[in-house]
Amino acid sequence: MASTAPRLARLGALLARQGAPATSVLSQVRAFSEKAGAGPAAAAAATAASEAKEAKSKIRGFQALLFGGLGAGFLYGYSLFTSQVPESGPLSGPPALLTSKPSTPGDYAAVRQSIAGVLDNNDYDDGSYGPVLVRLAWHASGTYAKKDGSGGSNGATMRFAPECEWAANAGLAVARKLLEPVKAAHPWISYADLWTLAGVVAIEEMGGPVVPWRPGRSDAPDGAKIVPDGRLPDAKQGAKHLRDIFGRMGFDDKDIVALSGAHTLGRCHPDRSGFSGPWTNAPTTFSNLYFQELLNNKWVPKKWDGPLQYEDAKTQSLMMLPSDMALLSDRTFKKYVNQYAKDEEAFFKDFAVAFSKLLELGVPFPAAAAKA
Ligand code: DDH
Repeated sequence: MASTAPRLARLGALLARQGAPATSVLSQVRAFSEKAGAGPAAAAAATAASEAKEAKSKIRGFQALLFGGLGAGFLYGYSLFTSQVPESGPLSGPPALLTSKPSTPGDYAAVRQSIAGVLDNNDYDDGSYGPVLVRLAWHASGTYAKKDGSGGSNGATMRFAPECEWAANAGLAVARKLLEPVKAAHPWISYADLWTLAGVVAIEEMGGPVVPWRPGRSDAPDGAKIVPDGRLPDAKQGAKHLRDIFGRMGFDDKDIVALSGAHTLGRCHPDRSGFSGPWTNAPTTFSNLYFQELLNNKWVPKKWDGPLQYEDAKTQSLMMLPSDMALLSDRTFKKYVNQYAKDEEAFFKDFAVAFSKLLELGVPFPAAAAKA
């Protein structure tokens, strides 16, 4: 496992790179250092935070230069960009410029660069589109059924109704639309490859593991192969449901817990799922914090006019879904929660394997295709 000080510095730098507001950088680094313990960690947190602030002001300076210097080029890029704004969440500035550089077919490094270029936005959620891109990759893939090979990321059928309208996919239009300029700059890549690659790049950019990924998915011409609704998990349910849903895809208990660790990222949106709030105080950094929060807090039902969810009794600022709580109440699941809370390296390793497998379910790769 990486030692605390470098992790803190990385967290600070990551947050700064993600363009998080300085206050958010400070509070996320602080939250992390609190979890990690005082002493050298606190000193590292302060350094990381001040570096983060400095980096942030450098970024601002660079942005000013960019905006000033590019002049007409920016206006062109901006107009290209604003023609493809997502349903919600403002989207402004440089991303279109970064994604408008065309590439030759097969240049996945160029696509990766373009995806990395659209991730950050101070005005969206916690400063990054990374979490919603990870969710798009997961929901595009998580419809798979091992028994008949139906569903999965191949086909990118979420482009069509009714799949794009499923309640489970509420909010994912933001992610799909965000990737449109990337698709426009690299028209040779399929949506199915692009959406899965975007999840992988987002995880890496947010400090997570390298997830093995290879191309080979194609786009369905229409929604004829859309599977029946109800294959994605229901947050109101417990351990049996999780085993049914993930077992259908071919995953075991360890995979379920490792994959659930993705809830270290992002948040619930009342206007999407009906649930509200983040699982951790560092929702744009991939880490094992989700497991630590799960174990170290007292979770109580939130008193509110919404579906049952849990909040930490102390600060009431973090949340868990009933399905997250199942990882605590089931003995086998809890064994892995304990392990991943203690050993981030083990979590990263198991997550990378399981997430890669998830994105490949049902994809007819040619036998010899190597992972890129
Ligand atoms: Fe999840 N997830 N997820 N999740 N998920 C939500 C958000 C995010 C469940 C329900 C919800 C996985 C497993 C489960 C991410 C990744 C992954 C939300 C809130 C709900 C509800 C949506 C919203 O309001 O915007 C349930 C239930 C399960 C389960 O039973 C196991 C998995 C396996 C992953 C993965 O990526 C491997 C991410 C990331 C988010 C944050 C999205 C965002 O916009 O922020």
